[in-house]
Amino acid sequence: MHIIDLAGAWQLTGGTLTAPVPACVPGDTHSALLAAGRIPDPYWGANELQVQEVGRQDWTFARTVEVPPALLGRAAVWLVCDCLDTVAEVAVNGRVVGTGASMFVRHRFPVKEHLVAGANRIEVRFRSAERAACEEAARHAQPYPFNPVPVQSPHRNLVRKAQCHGGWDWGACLMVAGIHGRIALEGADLGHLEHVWCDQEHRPGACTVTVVGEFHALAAGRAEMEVDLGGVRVRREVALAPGANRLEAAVELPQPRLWWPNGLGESHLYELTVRVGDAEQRRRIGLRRLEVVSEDDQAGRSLVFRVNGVPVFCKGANWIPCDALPQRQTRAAIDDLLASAAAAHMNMIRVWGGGQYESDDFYDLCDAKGLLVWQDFMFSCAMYPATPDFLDLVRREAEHQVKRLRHHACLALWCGNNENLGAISWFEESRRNRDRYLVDYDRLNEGVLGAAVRAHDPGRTFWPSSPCGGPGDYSDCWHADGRGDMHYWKVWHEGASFDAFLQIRPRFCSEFGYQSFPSLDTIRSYAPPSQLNVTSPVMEHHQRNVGGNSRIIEMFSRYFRMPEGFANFVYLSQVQQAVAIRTAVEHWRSLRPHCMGTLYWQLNDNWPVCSWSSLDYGGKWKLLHHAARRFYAPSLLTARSAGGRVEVWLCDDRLEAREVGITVAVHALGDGAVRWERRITVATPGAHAQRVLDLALAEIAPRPEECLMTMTLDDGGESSVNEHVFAAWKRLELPEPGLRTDVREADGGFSVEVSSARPALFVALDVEGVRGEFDDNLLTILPGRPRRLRFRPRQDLPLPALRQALVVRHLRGSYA
Ligand code: BMA
Repeated sequence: MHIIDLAGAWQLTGGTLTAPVPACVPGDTHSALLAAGRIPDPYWGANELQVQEVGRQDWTFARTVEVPPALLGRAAVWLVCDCLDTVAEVAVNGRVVGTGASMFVRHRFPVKEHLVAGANRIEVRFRSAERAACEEAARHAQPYPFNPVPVQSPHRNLVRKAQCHGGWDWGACLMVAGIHGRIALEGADLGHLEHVWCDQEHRPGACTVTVVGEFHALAAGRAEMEVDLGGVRVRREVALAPGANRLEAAVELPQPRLWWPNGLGESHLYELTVRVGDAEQRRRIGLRRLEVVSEDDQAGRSLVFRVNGVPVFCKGANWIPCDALPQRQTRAAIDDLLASAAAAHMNMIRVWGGGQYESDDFYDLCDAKGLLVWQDFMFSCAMYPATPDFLDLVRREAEHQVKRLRHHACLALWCGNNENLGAISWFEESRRNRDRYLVDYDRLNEGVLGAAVRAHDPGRTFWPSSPCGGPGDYSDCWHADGRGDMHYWKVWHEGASFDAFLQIRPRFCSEFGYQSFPSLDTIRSYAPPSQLNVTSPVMEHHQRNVGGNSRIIEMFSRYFRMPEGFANFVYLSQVQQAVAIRTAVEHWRSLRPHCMGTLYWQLNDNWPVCSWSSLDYGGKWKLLHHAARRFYAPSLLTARSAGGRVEVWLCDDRLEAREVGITVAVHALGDGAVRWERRITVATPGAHAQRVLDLALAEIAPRPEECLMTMTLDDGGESSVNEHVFAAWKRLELPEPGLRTDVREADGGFSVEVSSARPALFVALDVEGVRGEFDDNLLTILPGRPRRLRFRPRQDLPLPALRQALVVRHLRGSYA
């Protein structure tokens, strides 16, 4: 195969430009205009509003490419485009060779007859997707309502483009156009290898892997197929018919090393190379069995992911595209976010339906890190057409994406959409005309998406929607907690207190969240000093959930004393978010095996904004992410107190039966002295939650508001501590703790020892203006029990600069 990669320097024309500006491919309009100084930074201040016109204009990406005669000597030459975003016409030397209407399909345009030896001009002309969507809306007899947000592009649901490009309740509205993924000229004599995947048959001590290649042959003939899987090589002669051929080769792997999700074992991958003639594809393959158990039971209907026969408690978060400017969605940026997910003991990521099918890099990294992927199809919070054209476009999208991704070990489930079933009752039109919209829904959902999974990936489950009760089950999974996956938004969107998390018993909670402000450094990346006030215009612009900032403040009044000053405001919002999500996750983990998964909303941001994320835009850990590293730890102690009783629970996701040591102590908040203590040894069978203590509050803490309880777990040499208080934090009389830090250089980073004369709660360290993370944060520091933390800067940092930039915040210090 002869390949000319077209990534690199292109030129952009269109809009109001009078001369071309340089553009990168892969890349997008807004990134090119920004780099050329033609638009202001859309993430700064309220600049986003000034660049809305860009999405309403037409743009052309163009370059010339030198074509050697050898390429033209091939029997066929194609222009292959992984992702054209979105309404595109492609021309070679001025002749149109193809068009695109969806960013979710791959194009392969035959171009040989249009190429010449020497210089050739390639043009990709984009029509405004926003205008195309409006024209679509005008063509339809019925309306297709979508969930409105403060800054948005109308009718985004009528174009096959990442839905969040048109704005979201955490997202900027940047209707980019661009060329994403790979774009290349490919020449071949025999044909091309379009897809590669594997079927696995596991037996005790062996695995038969049937490697399948979808080879598109130019003509009838014969070829050699060669497969190398983990060093085991198979060669065979294959007969080719013109068009698509399914070519198979079986490989026997004795004593296979299995692939396990993060925390349960090694995520081993075998290198796979498939060659047919001179076409070659490489993959990394994980060997595992995966079942989705959706069975009626006494409580309703389960949702359990079973990997290699082991039920997995899924711990994770929801993923959104990692940047509103697609050009910045690099492998490095994705790797960094997923590494943070894995470091917080996550084992599942949900690729949410308002974003995009992610790049191959994303799924490769999930394979390598043991992150299972709950994969939505890209439909969210709206009604969608079921016209023949639209269904046809979606059919191509579904077939392509299923075939592209099915070889990944990480891929756990295909899900039809995000919240579209529930959305039928959100809008006046669809409520009034429910039958019409439900029929349309089902045509797209079961008729196209479900059918694509059944045809092209029959070993995987098609889960019709998130949330839903399960295949064929249309229950209300926002309020009823017994069946399938649940989206629980009563706390954030309906203003319930955090105890509401304790009142439900989800089977699998795939969305629940609580907002916080991004870290000060991130705020400073979009707001000038004059705007550092939560109700300033810029801070309100970077909050897309109407009333969100007020909600955060109102919740402060239920649990905390009002913070003083902006920095404490930001800090406390992150403490509050961490407490909210920790409350939910710890409780739901204690319900195992009734509940078998929690995916909080949301892992990341796509621009700097106040949101539900645990990682700032750019990857900095919010306090929630540090809390997640603890509440998602393989084994965990947690407390529930109600009605004068205090229960301590051990939530254990490790698989081995063993004994663990548990120490529960009650400390006086004034001086940290231990007032009550109990040590026990508990046998756990592994993969199990159990109550290990049931105590009378009056006995262990007669004056609950003056106490703090610590629960220390000793698990095979590893020790972890969790804390519990018996009253809202605003009711506690906290002492001035007298915190001290001792900063030193250590092993290419820094070590910071934090000590305290009196108990200090929610101690948070930050090195302002410096990229880097502490290995732990959001700590309780007790007198006589200093904590030594490590800080790894991602930039050069001399010790004195660190000492100067180190900021320590704690609960008592947040108010006067
Ligand atoms: C969920 C998601 C998103 C949204 C989030 C916060 O239901 O599916 O649509 O961003 O709520 O409102």
